[in-house]
Amino acid sequence: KGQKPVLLWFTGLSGSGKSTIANLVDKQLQAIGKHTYTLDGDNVRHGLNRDLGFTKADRIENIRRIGEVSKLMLDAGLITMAAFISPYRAERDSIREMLAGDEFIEIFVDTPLEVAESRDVKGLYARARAGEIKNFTGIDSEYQPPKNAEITVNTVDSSAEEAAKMIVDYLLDNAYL
Ligand code: GGZ
Repeated sequence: KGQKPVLLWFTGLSGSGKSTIANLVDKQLQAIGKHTYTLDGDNVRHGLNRDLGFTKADRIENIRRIGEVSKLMLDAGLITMAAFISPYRAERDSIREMLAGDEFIEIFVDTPLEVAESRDVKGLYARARAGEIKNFTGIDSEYQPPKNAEITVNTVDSSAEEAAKMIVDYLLDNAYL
């Protein structure tokens, strides 16, 4: 029994379910004795990246730093989850290129804007539509979906639990666990 360090990179719109799914995967891996860590807005944007907002330049820097921190976590031997909108393909690709071929698994949490917006768990889409939040992804800031994600999760037809199981199965099938 072992583990191979790998970065599970979750990308998708606000409210797509990235953090929820990443946290479920993390729990399942912990339950079978794996060493893991999950990076998300809650533990990164309030600390390391508290100086950054949501302009294009700030998002690029946000993702760059998270990529560097993720690399350190891989060096420490952890199975690492990162759940950020990460709207730009070029920034996701540069993290992929910084790592070995099998160290980066891109997971597209493919929730359509209409669905994320209709859920609007935090009321942010309503505020963005009202012009109270500028540069909101999907409203007035772009999202570039992955072209070659290793895993695509459909959160319309499947639950977060099913998505998490699919990801853990991928890790088992590909000898990461
Ligand atoms: C997008 C925003 C914005 C704007 C605040 N655009 O649903 P949430 O609340 O919890 O997730 C969103 C989070 C996005 O931060 P990331 O670090 O993942 O973004 S990026 O990868 O693009 O750097 C949302 C909240 O922050 N939020 N303002 N304008 N999301």
